[in-house]
Amino acid sequence: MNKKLIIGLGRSGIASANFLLKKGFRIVMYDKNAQDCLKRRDFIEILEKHHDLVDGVFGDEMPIEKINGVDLAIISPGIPLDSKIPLECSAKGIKIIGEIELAFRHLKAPVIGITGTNGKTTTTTLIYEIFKSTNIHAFLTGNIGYPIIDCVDNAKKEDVVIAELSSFQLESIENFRAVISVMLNITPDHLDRHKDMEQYIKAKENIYKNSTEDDFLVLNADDHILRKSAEKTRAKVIFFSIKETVTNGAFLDQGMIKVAKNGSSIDLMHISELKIPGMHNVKNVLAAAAVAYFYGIDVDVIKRVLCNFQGVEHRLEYVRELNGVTYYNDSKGTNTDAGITALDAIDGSVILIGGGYDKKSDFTDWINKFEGKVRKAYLIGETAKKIMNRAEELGFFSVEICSSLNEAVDKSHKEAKAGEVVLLSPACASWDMFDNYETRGNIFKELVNEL
Ligand code: UMA
Repeated sequence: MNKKLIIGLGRSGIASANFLLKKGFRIVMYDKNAQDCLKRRDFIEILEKHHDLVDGVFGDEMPIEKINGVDLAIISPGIPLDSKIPLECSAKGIKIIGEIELAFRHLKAPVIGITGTNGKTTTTTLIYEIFKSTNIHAFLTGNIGYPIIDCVDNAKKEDVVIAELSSFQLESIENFRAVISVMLNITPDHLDRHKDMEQYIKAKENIYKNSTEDDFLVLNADDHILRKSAEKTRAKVIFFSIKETVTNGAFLDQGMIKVAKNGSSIDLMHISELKIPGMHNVKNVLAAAAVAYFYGIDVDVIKRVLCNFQGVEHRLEYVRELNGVTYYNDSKGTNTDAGITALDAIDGSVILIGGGYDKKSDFTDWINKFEGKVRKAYLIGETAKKIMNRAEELGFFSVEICSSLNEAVDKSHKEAKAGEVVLLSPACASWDMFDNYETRGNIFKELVNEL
């Protein structure tokens, strides 16, 4: 039997390896940090259980002969297709797919896929919560933290897989198809990886690449880039909008959230009934409502779930109040658009903790939001200096660089006055200092709770 190559041994890679090993395939594994992987318990378990099928674990010194006999490579989302090992595979004619594609090839259940620059996690969770309240068995998967491949063995054809999909994951699909695809919004992000906005949009548009006339594409009618997809897809298009009435989909009308089919609309709920703050969340709610309504879910169920939903971890998450100061964790705010959204959603004066991994973002629009809202910004990570320089160029001088999150929390605590908000909303990914945004958010919460 031909070998498979696993490129990257994080969550996606380990889940793919386990899946293929259970099917009896021989595998060879690569990770730039192979030595660290070998120390991990999930990894040791694989090697113990399947040592006869594992043809080696390698870092960058992987001998090229090791990929002889490989007929398929599974690439992790965080690894660029134009890096060394994928390029070597391509040169040898080895097909490269991502974990999403691998899962799709074996999945019996239909997929609802959600993408966009921001709001993916909230919308995916909302849709999942709605389905969970019906008798349809739903799985919550994808970029949200759970590889889709892990639910392949359990998902039956009458179930639904609800998957958050990133541009990285969509870049490496081939036949993947969602019965409902959702595109929430698109603003610059991950430009270090996708090189320019055009390529980033192209990766996102892959979500409906294989859609058929039987499928649906849910689009944000207020996003001028996404609107164009209505002309490009074979799927039936459903819109959501906070600005205009839509014939099919969901829209906002004087504070009332409405769902519509063939021009006939039903009142769902008033936005004042939502527990999650901000207009960005109204948009997420509209998208989720449109999906559920067109899937045929009872409007009373949709309404009940939307009214009770309290939000997701690391997304403008309330942490605690101390001496009249409220602490929020928005570690999932990994780009400037998310940073702006968080600042817009908060009333009153903010002590901001920002900065992190350098994705080559332009911070201008985010910094322009500081005046009159952010009283002091503490900056951490790779981008700290870049953000500080840009802030000073733009005339915002209340910035200070900290060498750790610990120091930033400590200084924010000392600086904040009663009535103010301390907000971790980095506008940057976490990968320079932490494994992921969850770790960053969890550490922030621990530090805040220790104050
Ligand atoms: N690695 C290399 N070479 C590289 C880069 C990484 O060998 O050039 C190795 C690392 O040493 C590590 C492994 O690859 O061992 C990590 O792979 P990965 O970065 O693809 O991470 P996974 O653990 O597989 O997690 C991925 C997603 N991560 C990324 O896209 C960066 C997770 O999304 C997702 O939850 C998970 O699959 C399950 O689907 C996280 C994320 O940050 C939340 N996503 C980005 C975002 O939301 O902005 C796109």
